[in-house]
Amino acid sequence: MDTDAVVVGAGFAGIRMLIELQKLGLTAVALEAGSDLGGTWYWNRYPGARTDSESWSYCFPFPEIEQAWNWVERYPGQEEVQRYIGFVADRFDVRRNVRFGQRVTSAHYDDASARWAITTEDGSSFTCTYFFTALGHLSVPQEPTFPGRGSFRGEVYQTSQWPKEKVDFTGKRVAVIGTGASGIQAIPHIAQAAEHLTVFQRTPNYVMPAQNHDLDDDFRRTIKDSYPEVWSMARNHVFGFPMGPAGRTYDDVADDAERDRIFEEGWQAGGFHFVFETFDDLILDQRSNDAAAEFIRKKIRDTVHDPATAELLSPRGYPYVSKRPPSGTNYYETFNRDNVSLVDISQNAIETLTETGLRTGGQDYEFDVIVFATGFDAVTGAISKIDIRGEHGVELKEQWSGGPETFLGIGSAGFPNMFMICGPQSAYANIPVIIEKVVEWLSRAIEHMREHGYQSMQPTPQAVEGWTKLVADIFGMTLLPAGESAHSWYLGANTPGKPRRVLFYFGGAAGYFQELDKVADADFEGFDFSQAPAVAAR
Ligand code: N01
Repeated sequence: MDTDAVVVGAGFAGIRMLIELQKLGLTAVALEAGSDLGGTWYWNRYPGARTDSESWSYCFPFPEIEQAWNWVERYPGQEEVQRYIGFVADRFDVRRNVRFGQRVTSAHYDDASARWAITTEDGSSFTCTYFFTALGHLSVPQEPTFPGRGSFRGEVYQTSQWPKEKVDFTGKRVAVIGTGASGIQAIPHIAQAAEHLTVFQRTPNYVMPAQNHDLDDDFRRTIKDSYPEVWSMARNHVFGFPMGPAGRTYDDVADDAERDRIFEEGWQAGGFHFVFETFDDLILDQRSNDAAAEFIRKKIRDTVHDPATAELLSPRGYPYVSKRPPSGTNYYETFNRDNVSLVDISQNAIETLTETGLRTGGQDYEFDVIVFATGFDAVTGAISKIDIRGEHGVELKEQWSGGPETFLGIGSAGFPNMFMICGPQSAYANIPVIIEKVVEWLSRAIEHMREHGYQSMQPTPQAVEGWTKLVADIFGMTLLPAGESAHSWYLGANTPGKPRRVLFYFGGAAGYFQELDKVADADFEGFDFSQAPAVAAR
């Protein structure tokens, strides 16, 4: 099949790109491995899966959708978000352009025709001028490599590939391995049904209370009436949330009691309000970070009745936010249940899975069900699974053997008209807000090419080098590098053998948008264009 554009993935990014391509009058197809829309929200159906961005900012700024869609919860669950994506796709009539069950295996650029040839696992092939990846940062599960994996005779699940059918934990002995955002959301739900739940924890997390609740009509009305302000705040916020800055730093507050009062307000506000509405130097000033970390540890001690368990759950030795901090609901409270126990595997790795369970620290544990909540081969995992070759057959994998190198997280040198929607080194922030801006930018880029009769564009090696350095420099100005010791996926440090490279631009959403605008306003400075008079502007 020949089209103007192929988009890989039909989650938030893929659907938003399809809508834009339709507006541009280009033919497009999205290739999606799943059997429905949603991306992350299709695969991650584990009990308790929900956003930790507030619903009214975890969406697109289409006025007609904003007024028609009614969010049910402050932090919508997996099913609600997936329904939202379907609603948007149907309103814009782009679902018909999605081919489901199509896992892309290769994408090769043809120098002679200046087109991409895309193939999928079932042998289907597509050619296109514009090749977009919309793969998600967290879409390739981290395969647990525990010895004896195949020997366990009970049920095995992975949070990131949860079955569509309901999993019944009633009366079962369940193990959860992993205490990242996924484990933290699943654990309280599983604990309610299981006969006994054992949580295996390698690194304790700093878990903020989500303070989730249903929304009422008055609140929905207020939000619907104030979307322009919501988006204006989000676009100017470091993390793309409709929040203001805290407006204070550690030194602005005289004493610890006042600091704790401010932290308490953030705690009660819930989720990322604790990060962004307490102190603006939380990830810049060690004292500010230490104060937040100690506040959270005190909350854990106040909540968890057993002091030894509270201590095991208390993160130490790495700065708050240097690992992505999750939001939870009844997470710490769950460890007060009689049917829940916590096993520290920080010093004793899981030795092996056995026929009846697993062994760690020389002790055997027996289970009916094991749930892996072990995370993702983040950011580069999905793109590295596709055999991508650019000009002269150069392999992207080879080019990125030391880690990804992009310009703006969008393009890589030598790969003409390959556009990553939120690829490696794009901004780390509330993702729909970033997607929206990147798609608008891509639309501008395509218009620019059409106006000038250009056939293709790709970043210069100098622009890529400069961006990669900038991304690393910004990261280095924060306290975040210390997360490497705690296996942070920001750096790929959670995946054994993966080269360490800063995987995000941490200069904030607004900073990233300025960088994008600067490039576009300067006629896409940093990109090389190739003229092809034979291909007329459409
Ligand atoms: O994955 P993770 P996740 N032996 O990598 C442990 C987003 N998300 O799926 O910390 C033992 O955070 C690992 O231990 P350690 C969000 O951005 C968002 O939970 O590496 N344990 C860790 O405890 C999030 O950050 C939402 O020492 C092993 C856990 O498994 C990202 O996805 C919800 C191990 C993995 O945690 C990833 O979250 C869910 C081993 N060999 C996810 N290997 C929301 O928006 C790994 N672990 C709410």
